[in-house]
Amino acid sequence: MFVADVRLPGLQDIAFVRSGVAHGRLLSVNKPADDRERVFTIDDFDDLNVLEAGPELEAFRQSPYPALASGKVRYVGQAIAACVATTRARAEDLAERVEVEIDELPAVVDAVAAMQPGSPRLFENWADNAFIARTISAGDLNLFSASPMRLKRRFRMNRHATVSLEIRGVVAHWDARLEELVVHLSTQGGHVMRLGLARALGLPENQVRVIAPDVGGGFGGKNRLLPEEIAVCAIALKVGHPVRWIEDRREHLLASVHCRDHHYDLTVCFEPDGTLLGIEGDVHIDAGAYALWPTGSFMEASMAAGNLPGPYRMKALRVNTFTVATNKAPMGPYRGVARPGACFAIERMVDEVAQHLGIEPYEMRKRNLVKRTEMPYVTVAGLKLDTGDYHDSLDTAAKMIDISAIRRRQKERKPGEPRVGIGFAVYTEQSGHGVVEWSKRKSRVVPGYESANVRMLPDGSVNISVGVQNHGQGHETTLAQIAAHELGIDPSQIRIRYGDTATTPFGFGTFASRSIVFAGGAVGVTSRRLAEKIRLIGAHLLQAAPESVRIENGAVLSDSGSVGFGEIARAANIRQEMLPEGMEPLLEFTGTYEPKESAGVFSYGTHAVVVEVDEATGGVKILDYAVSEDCGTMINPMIVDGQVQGGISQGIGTGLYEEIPFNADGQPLATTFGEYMMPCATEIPTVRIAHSVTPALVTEYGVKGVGEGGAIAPPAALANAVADAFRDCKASFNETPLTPRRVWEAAQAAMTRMEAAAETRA
Ligand code: MCN
Repeated sequence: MFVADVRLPGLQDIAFVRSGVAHGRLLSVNKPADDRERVFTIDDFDDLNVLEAGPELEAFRQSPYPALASGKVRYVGQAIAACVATTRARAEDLAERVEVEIDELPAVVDAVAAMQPGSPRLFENWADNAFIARTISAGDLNLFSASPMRLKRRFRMNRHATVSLEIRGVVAHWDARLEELVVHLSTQGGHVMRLGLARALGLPENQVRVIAPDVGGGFGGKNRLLPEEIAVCAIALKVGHPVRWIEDRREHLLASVHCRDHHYDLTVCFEPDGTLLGIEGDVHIDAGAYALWPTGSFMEASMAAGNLPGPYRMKALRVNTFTVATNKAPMGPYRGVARPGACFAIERMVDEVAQHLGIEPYEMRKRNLVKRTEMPYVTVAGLKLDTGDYHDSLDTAAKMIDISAIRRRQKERKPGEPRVGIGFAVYTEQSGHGVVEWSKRKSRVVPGYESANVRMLPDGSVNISVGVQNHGQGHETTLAQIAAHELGIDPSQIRIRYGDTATTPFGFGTFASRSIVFAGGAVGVTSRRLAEKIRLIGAHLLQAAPESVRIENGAVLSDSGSVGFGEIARAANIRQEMLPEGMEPLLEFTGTYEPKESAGVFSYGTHAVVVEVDEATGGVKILDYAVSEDCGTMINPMIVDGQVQGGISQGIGTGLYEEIPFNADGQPLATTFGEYMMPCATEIPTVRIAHSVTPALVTEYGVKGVGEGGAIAPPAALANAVADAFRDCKASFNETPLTPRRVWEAAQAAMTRMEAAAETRA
């Protein structure tokens, strides 16, 4: 039951008129004379508020993003007008008859060039194109001048889309009886979206109800409020009948949330034996034209810089970060947020240094990884790596993949045969971070807790409502498992409810691999309170002392007898006279949970991949993929495996296939699946996964999050494997995706260099 499946009487469809140019002044929008009242522009709404977005930092420049373009357009695909008709096809026909006049301006398409003096600017009142520019430095900065050895490299992780299976969708109508706007929205967090919608529309929050039915994936992209979503709601308030907009795939690739787009210019300092000392340089994040509500893409730059030391001991860090506005669709979070880019940069750098020094990349990592005995270890960037054994993780992955067999194959390779290579990437995944971390980031919304309402009905069955939003993670299963564990009943007796602001307690939604820590914790502690009340009622009914009874298999047991939950629940709900004196009726608790420490708990792992590269075409084939991972206590190992495999599939997309390039005019060159390469079943290997379990010390049950980790390491591991296949000619593969063209060009350049060097020697 997705948003597109919602049927309401009188429902009509919306199609948007979108900008065909990347940057320009909007001179006029002419509605067809015979259908003016079915076409809406920003001038039709004088009561809409433009939301402030991004961190609450004075240095962060505001980029007012109206529901429909006003004054200027700043990317190809920006919505200019909305057309309403009885079907989507008719709405699209109407959209074609709307005439838009735009005075085109030069487009800003390269984040690094955008910071050069003289670059055209997106916002006239900004001094340059940076949303924010900051330098992050820590540790012994003298090391940068004193270091005996250094290596400079440039890395790029190019822009792509979030590509969830279900794309965006909104169905909105005014419920005249309840006097509220009902919004069916494909979102990762209905409660937070309600805050934004109510503010944008100027309605009190109790007159906005957000319902997220089944949500077919989000991957971060559905954790931002888009102007189209506000526009649809604003139109619903005007037209008096339900309206809907279901994004199509082209709109998704063109104008939905984009991601990645990191540019690194880095220098790493090290000792002759490979000991890493520090890393410095510039990081440019191409954030697109606007900051999306609530927090924009501001996390990318600081997280990318903060994660550059990765799981390694380093003593110094100095990174100039630039979050840059360009004439592209706005960027948002995508599985892994910033860390796939940082992991790509540091893990490639480790291999580059290893190659420079002639050390086996695996050895290089062993020399620098934080040791188990050093935990908790505070990295030079200030991240507290809480628990784990990174060396063991690397060893396990190395054993699974067999380095020496690959080295043998490489030695025995005959000219003309495909090359093989092996690549490693070690990553950490901060999860379960709360107040401390989000306040440090100056987030507009501080997701410091989650809530749960746990209710036992008169027949003993249990309903649990939570504020997180399952959108593929299997929360119905894992949260029910936790409650079942606390209540001593079977998970099948428990229903998990989410996705409706009218029936669930406030919560922040599902992102940042936080649900197992926060919602799992909230369900756990609240169920425990319920279990305690059940126990007290059970003891009373058994006429036994409370301390002498226990809960087992849906009943309270004393030495002399037992009473089932059904009977206890009946007493609590409909037979109040049977309760202990003074006890309140009902079996219902609402509770919140935050971990004892809220700087986050770090899952981690090692990816090891073997690839075959065709020298003639640059084509890369994955031969083997092994992972050793640790996310603390696993609630459901099968779901954990699914999360790892899913994340890796997307990481392979980032590493080898997915990209939205732009031409010099800011025109996106991949707007259909004809040009945008999604990895499909045939490109995704079966991943072999090994688990180790190092429980977190500060969360319920010792859990850590796992939802993003799979997506962090693949681009790095794949690029390292491709580089390893060309280790004899020292080729560098430092830009994703590693398309056949990029691989072929980098390999050719390296081979030409090698031949020229051989000739010189001869
Ligand atoms: N889990 C577990 N034991 C652990 C850790 C997690 O059993 N030690 C289970 C959890 O109970 C949950 C699942 O694994 O069912 C993921 O938990 P968690 O790591 O807390 O992540 P969230 O539930 O908060 O999900 C968010 C995360 C993120 S940030 C992205 S992006 C992502 C991801 O989840 N998007 C997804 N996985 C996705 N999976 C699908 N199918 N669709 C998406 O859009």
